[in-house]
Amino acid sequence: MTHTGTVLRVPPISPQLHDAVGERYAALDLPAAPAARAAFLAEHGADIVGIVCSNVSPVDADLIAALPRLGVIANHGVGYDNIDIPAALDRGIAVSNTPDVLDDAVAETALALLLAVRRQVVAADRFVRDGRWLDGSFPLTDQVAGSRVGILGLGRIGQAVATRLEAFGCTVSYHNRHRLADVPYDYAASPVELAAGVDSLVAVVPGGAGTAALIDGEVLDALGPTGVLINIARGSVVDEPALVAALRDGRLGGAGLDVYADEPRVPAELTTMDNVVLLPHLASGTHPTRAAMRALTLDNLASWLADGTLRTPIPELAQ
Ligand code: NAP
Ligand code: 8YV
Repeated sequence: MTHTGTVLRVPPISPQLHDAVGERYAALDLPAAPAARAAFLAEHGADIVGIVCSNVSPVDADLIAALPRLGVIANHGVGYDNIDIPAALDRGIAVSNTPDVLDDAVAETALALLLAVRRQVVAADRFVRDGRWLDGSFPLTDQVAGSRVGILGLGRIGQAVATRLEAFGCTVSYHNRHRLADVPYDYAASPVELAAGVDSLVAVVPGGAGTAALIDGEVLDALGPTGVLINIARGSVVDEPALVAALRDGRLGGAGLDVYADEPRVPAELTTMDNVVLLPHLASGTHPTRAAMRALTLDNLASWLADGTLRTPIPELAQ
């Protein structure tokens, strides 16, 4: 069945994706201000058949309810915790994401953060720029090679991280809710058990209620004063105040973060710590990866409008 109607762009989305949607379809942008949004939805809500959004564009039940003809939500990103999935499924709305095409870029970001924290790359760069090398050598550091790394969320991206870690001679272990039969890595039955047995912990589980504060104070204490946390998942996966306190009190050795609880705001205390490396949610932010994500987002939208099918439906639709 062919669908016709207007596509709603829910900000923020990249300028390239914004323009590509506008070139292909009748498209409108959802206003951010509440009063303007209410007036917009009253005027245009009944025309909207599709949404294009990114992982930071909230598509909540109220928005879905205001769009009586909405049939598809094409999410630019593999994580879709920004979308009220039960509300969408209750309405029979198709939801797509962008899995696989970003695995390499995100996995190398995890390695970049792990190397930067363990080898203190950012602090060493500042050491040279500040002229302090003239006064003596930079202190010895830890290293990634040969270390024990735990992966919390050994899925598509987690396995891409594990493959890279093997090349560094690391010992990899993991925790999922379900043990995998065909991987050469030790399984830990809980996040605490995983953290207690590794030097560094890489978080790459989905966001949302099911993983909220999955990494809490107990997990951080199990990782310990020489342990390092790498978070490339979602900020919500970590108890952020507990993380800040553990780093401040020396109960955690360091952290490399790409995601935060309240992006783009970052706890000020983290910005003063030399054993913390901070990235602005850029793990998939490379030219080829974002081009592939954009193409897949557009393919999903075009496919649904043409015949009601999706290239990459979210797993909940397959159940
Ligand atoms: P995926 O293939 O679905 O892998 C997710 C893994 O997490 C699965 O192995 C799953 O195994 C495990 N998991 C889910 N819930 C869990 C829980 N409560 N406890 C323990 N393990 C759990 O997804 P992916 O493609 O690797 O992407 C993972 C996430 O990375 C995304 O959802 C997104 O939030 C994040 N991400 C971030 C960026 C960035 O820019 N920083 C970019 C891309 C993705 P079980 O089902 O067996 O538990
Ligand atoms: C973002 C991500 O989607 O894919 C995900 O889940 O977190 C990132 O790739 C990206 O920042 C564009 O929205």
